[in-house]
Amino acid sequence: MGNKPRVVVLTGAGISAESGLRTFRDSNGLWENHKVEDVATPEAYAANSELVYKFYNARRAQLQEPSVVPNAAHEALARLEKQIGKDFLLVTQNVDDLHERAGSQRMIHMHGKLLSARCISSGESHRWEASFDETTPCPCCKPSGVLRPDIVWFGEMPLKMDDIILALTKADLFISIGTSGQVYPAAGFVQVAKDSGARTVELNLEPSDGFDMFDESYHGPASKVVPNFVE
Ligand code: BJW
Repeated sequence: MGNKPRVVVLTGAGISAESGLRTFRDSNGLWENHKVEDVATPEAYAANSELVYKFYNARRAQLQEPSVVPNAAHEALARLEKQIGKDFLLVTQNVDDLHERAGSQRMIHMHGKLLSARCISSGESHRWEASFDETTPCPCCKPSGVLRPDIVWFGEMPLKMDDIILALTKADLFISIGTSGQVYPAAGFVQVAKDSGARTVELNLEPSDGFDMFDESYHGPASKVVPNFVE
């Protein structure tokens, strides 16, 4: 790679697949026969908060298994950030903490975090504790507030969109990794970057939905294609 371009990287579930976390839209993408669209909505939470908590508790348990650790792709992105410095931004759709564990710092969790809970009254985020359930009053405004998963569900606005769009419009290079390109607004980031003159690159196991929008595509497992591309 050239010297210090302004880089925005978008990651999706595919980057964590080789760490042992399931992606959403492959043959293993169902959770107890529920599609993610059936449990990751405000309507699902209103109708059955216990079921939604069960879904996220299962995901948290999986994330905390000792075998689930960052892989070579997470590590390569942490090294890239060190190399580039302040002109690097990692935007992840993932709610796991594998990028942080690999050492990434300049990052945005646009769909929230598994290991965090949000007060439905104040909107404040709190570190997740194992004792939390759908009846737990929040520490910030008890007894009125209740804690919900700190996750952006379908129909909700992803986080820090203004910061993301600004970085995309200034980027020289946009790299999309391990995402199917089926969920908006993230699926539209390539267009924003391209319209602003960035070189756009896809690194994914297979061509994503919008792969023809990218200037270059490299297909294969993230643990191979990401280190190969960034180093
Ligand atoms: C590998 C690999 C390996 C495998 N190496 N690669 C029509 C109807 C209703 C709604 C809409 C509609 N059209 C658009 C919408 C809006 C909706 C949306 O996009 N829906 C689509 C399903 C159609 N979007 C929203 O509602 C968003 N909010 C919104 O739009 O607000 C309004 C707004 C207006 C204006 C500006 C901005 C916003 C919110 C979306 C929230 C998404 N939430 C979820 C679940 C919560 C998190 C959780 O519980 O974990 O986030 S959905 C789920 O999908 C999760 C993911 O972050 C997201 C993306 O999935 P991802 O990461 O791409 O995973 P997969 O499984 O799809 O793909 C994995 C890829 O990896 C595959 O390509 C594999 O090949 C590859 N892979 N192994 C490399 N080893």
